[in-house]
Amino acid sequence: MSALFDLPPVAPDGFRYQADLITPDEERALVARLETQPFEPFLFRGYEGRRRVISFGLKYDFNGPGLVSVDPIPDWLLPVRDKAAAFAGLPGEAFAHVLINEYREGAPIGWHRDRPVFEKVVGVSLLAPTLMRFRRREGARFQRINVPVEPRSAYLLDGAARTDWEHSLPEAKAHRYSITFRNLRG
Ligand SMILES: O=C(O)CCC(=O)C(=O)O
Repeated sequence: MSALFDLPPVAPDGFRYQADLITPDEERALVARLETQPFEPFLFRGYEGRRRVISFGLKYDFNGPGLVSVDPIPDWLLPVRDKAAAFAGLPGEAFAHVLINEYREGAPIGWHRDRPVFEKVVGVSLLAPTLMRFRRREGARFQRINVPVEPRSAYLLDGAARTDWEHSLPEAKAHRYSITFRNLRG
Protein backbone atom coordinates (compact mmCIF):
# COMPACT_ATOMS: atom_id res chain seq x y z
CA MET A 1 0.00 0.00 0.00
CA SER A 2 1.28 3.47 -0.85
CA ALA A 3 2.40 5.66 2.06
CA LEU A 4 -0.27 8.10 0.86
CA PHE A 5 -2.97 5.91 2.45
CA ASP A 6 -1.24 6.00 5.87
CA LEU A 7 -1.42 9.78 6.13
CA PRO A 8 -3.77 11.09 8.83
CA PRO A 9 -6.80 13.08 7.57
CA VAL A 10 -6.05 16.79 7.11
CA ALA A 11 -9.46 17.80 8.46
CA PRO A 12 -12.48 16.07 9.99
CA ASP A 13 -15.28 14.91 7.66
CA GLY A 14 -17.74 17.75 7.17
CA PHE A 15 -15.08 20.47 7.52
CA ARG A 16 -14.54 22.69 4.49
CA TYR A 17 -12.20 25.64 4.12
CA GLN A 18 -12.02 28.50 1.66
CA ALA A 19 -9.12 30.93 1.58
CA ASP A 20 -9.89 34.57 0.77
CA LEU A 21 -13.68 34.51 1.11
CA ILE A 22 -13.38 38.27 1.56
CA THR A 23 -10.90 40.82 0.19
CA PRO A 24 -8.45 42.89 2.27
CA ASP A 25 -10.69 45.95 1.65
CA GLU A 26 -13.74 44.09 2.93
CA GLU A 27 -11.76 42.92 5.95
CA ARG A 28 -10.67 46.51 6.71
CA ALA A 29 -14.25 47.80 6.45
CA LEU A 30 -15.58 45.04 8.72
CA VAL A 31 -12.87 45.64 11.32
CA ALA A 32 -13.70 49.39 11.32
CA ARG A 33 -17.36 48.52 12.04
CA LEU A 34 -16.48 45.94 14.68
CA GLU A 35 -14.31 48.43 16.54
CA THR A 36 -17.47 50.45 17.27
CA GLN A 37 -19.59 47.53 18.52
CA PRO A 38 -20.49 47.02 22.20
CA PHE A 39 -18.77 43.65 22.70
CA GLU A 40 -19.34 41.99 26.08
CA PRO A 41 -17.39 39.25 27.88
CA PHE A 42 -18.56 35.72 27.01
CA LEU A 43 -20.54 34.36 29.97
CA PHE A 44 -21.11 30.65 30.51
CA ARG A 45 -23.07 29.65 33.61
CA GLY A 46 -21.25 32.04 35.92
CA TYR A 47 -17.88 31.69 34.19
CA GLU A 48 -16.48 34.71 32.31
CA GLY A 49 -14.37 33.89 29.27
CA ARG A 50 -11.54 36.03 27.95
CA ARG A 51 -13.07 36.45 24.51
CA ARG A 52 -15.73 39.10 23.99
CA VAL A 53 -18.87 38.54 21.95
CA ILE A 54 -21.81 40.21 20.28
CA SER A 55 -24.79 38.51 18.61
CA PHE A 56 -27.31 39.63 16.01
CA GLY A 57 -30.63 38.14 14.92
CA LEU A 58 -30.67 35.39 17.51
CA LYS A 59 -28.44 34.93 20.50
CA TYR A 60 -27.74 31.74 22.45
CA ASP A 61 -27.87 32.68 26.13
CA PHE A 62 -25.97 30.00 28.09
CA ASN A 63 -27.08 31.48 31.39
CA GLY A 64 -30.76 30.62 31.22
CA PRO A 65 -33.21 30.90 28.37
CA GLY A 66 -31.16 29.49 25.46
CA LEU A 67 -32.12 31.02 22.12
CA VAL A 68 -33.48 34.58 22.31
CA SER A 69 -34.14 37.34 19.74
CA VAL A 70 -31.73 40.29 19.69
CA ASP A 71 -31.06 43.25 17.34
CA PRO A 72 -31.46 42.31 13.66
CA ILE A 73 -28.40 41.62 11.53
CA PRO A 74 -27.14 45.07 10.46
CA ASP A 75 -26.91 45.93 6.76
CA TRP A 76 -23.12 46.12 6.86
CA LEU A 77 -22.96 42.40 7.75
CA LEU A 78 -25.27 41.25 4.95
CA PRO A 79 -22.65 40.99 2.16
CA VAL A 80 -20.38 38.75 4.25
CA ARG A 81 -23.40 36.79 5.50
CA ASP A 82 -24.44 36.15 1.91
CA LYS A 83 -20.93 35.03 0.93
CA ALA A 84 -20.80 32.72 3.97
CA ALA A 85 -24.21 31.29 3.09
CA ALA A 86 -23.22 30.67 -0.56
CA PHE A 87 -20.09 28.88 0.70
CA ALA A 88 -22.34 26.63 2.86
CA GLY A 89 -24.85 26.10 0.02
CA LEU A 90 -27.60 27.99 1.85
CA PRO A 91 -29.67 31.10 1.07
CA GLY A 92 -28.47 34.17 3.00
CA GLU A 93 -31.63 34.37 5.13
CA ALA A 94 -30.96 30.87 6.49
CA PHE A 95 -28.27 32.39 8.70
CA ALA A 96 -30.60 33.89 11.28
CA HIS A 97 -27.90 33.96 13.96
CA VAL A 98 -24.58 35.79 13.91
CA LEU A 99 -22.10 35.51 16.78
CA ILE A 100 -18.97 37.63 16.53
CA ASN A 101 -16.04 36.67 18.74
CA GLU A 102 -13.28 39.11 19.58
CA TYR A 103 -10.00 37.62 20.80
CA ARG A 104 -7.36 39.94 22.18
CA GLU A 105 -3.87 38.54 22.75
CA GLY A 106 -4.10 35.66 25.24
CA ALA A 107 -7.80 34.91 24.75
CA PRO A 108 -8.64 31.28 23.83
CA ILE A 109 -11.85 29.39 23.19
CA GLY A 110 -12.14 26.10 25.07
CA TRP A 111 -13.18 22.66 23.84
CA HIS A 112 -16.80 22.56 22.80
CA ARG A 113 -19.37 21.50 20.22
CA ASP A 114 -21.86 24.12 19.09
CA ARG A 115 -25.40 23.82 20.48
CA PRO A 116 -27.53 21.13 18.78
CA VAL A 117 -30.26 23.70 17.99
CA PHE A 118 -27.92 24.91 15.22
CA GLU A 119 -27.08 22.95 12.07
CA LYS A 120 -24.23 24.32 9.96
CA VAL A 121 -21.63 26.80 11.21
CA VAL A 122 -19.56 29.09 8.98
CA GLY A 123 -16.75 31.14 10.56
CA VAL A 124 -15.13 34.05 8.72
CA SER A 125 -11.79 35.12 10.21
CA LEU A 126 -10.38 38.66 10.43
CA LEU A 127 -6.89 39.85 11.42
CA ALA A 128 -4.61 37.30 13.14
CA PRO A 129 -4.27 33.71 11.89
CA THR A 130 -5.10 30.85 14.27
CA LEU A 131 -5.13 27.08 14.54
CA MET A 132 -8.45 25.27 14.80
CA ARG A 133 -7.92 22.20 16.95
CA PHE A 134 -10.28 19.23 16.68
CA ARG A 135 -10.49 16.22 18.97
CA ARG A 136 -12.68 13.11 19.06
CA ARG A 137 -12.63 10.38 21.67
CA GLU A 138 -11.14 7.10 20.48
CA GLY A 139 -11.39 4.68 23.39
CA ALA A 140 -9.29 6.06 26.24
CA ARG A 141 -7.51 8.57 23.99
CA PHE A 142 -8.35 11.44 21.69
CA GLN A 143 -7.83 11.54 17.95
CA ARG A 144 -6.63 15.06 17.16
CA ILE A 145 -6.41 17.20 14.02
CA ASN A 146 -5.17 20.80 13.81
CA VAL A 147 -6.18 23.00 10.89
CA PRO A 148 -4.56 26.41 10.21
CA VAL A 149 -7.13 29.19 9.73
CA GLU A 150 -5.99 32.32 7.91
CA PRO A 151 -7.44 35.84 7.96
CA ARG A 152 -10.22 36.48 5.39
CA SER A 153 -10.87 32.73 5.07
CA ALA A 154 -14.07 30.85 5.83
CA TYR A 155 -14.53 27.42 7.36
CA LEU A 156 -17.66 25.29 7.42
CA LEU A 157 -18.49 22.91 10.24
CA ASP A 158 -21.05 20.35 9.12
CA GLY A 159 -21.57 16.60 9.46
CA ALA A 160 -19.07 14.81 11.72
CA ALA A 161 -16.96 17.96 12.17
CA ARG A 162 -20.01 19.50 13.76
CA THR A 163 -21.48 16.60 15.74
CA ASP A 164 -18.66 14.12 16.53
CA TRP A 165 -15.64 16.37 16.94
CA GLU A 166 -15.06 19.09 19.53
CA HIS A 167 -13.07 22.15 18.54
CA SER A 168 -11.06 24.82 20.35
CA LEU A 169 -8.58 27.59 19.59
CA PRO A 170 -5.33 28.26 21.48
CA GLU A 171 -4.73 31.60 23.19
CA ALA A 172 -4.68 34.27 20.47
CA LYS A 173 -1.21 35.56 19.59
CA ALA A 174 -2.73 38.83 18.36
CA HIS A 175 -6.08 40.54 17.86
CA ARG A 176 -8.55 38.38 15.90
CA TYR A 177 -12.26 38.43 15.13
CA SER A 178 -14.42 35.56 13.92
CA ILE A 179 -17.83 36.29 12.43
CA THR A 180 -19.75 33.04 12.84
CA PHE A 181 -23.07 32.27 11.14
CA ARG A 182 -25.45 29.46 12.11
CA ASN A 183 -28.72 28.18 10.68
CA LEU A 184 -31.33 26.45 12.80
CA ARG A 185 -31.65 22.68 12.58
CA GLY A 186 -34.83 21.89 10.61
O1 LIG B 1 -13.25 31.94 16.51
C1 LIG B 1 -13.54 30.94 15.88
O2 LIG B 1 -13.28 30.80 14.68
C2 LIG B 1 -14.23 29.78 16.60
C3 LIG B 1 -15.57 30.20 17.08
C4 LIG B 1 -16.31 29.11 17.81
O3 LIG B 1 -15.84 28.01 17.97
C5 LIG B 1 -17.63 29.43 18.34
O4 LIG B 1 -18.09 30.58 18.21
O5 LIG B 1 -18.27 28.51 18.90
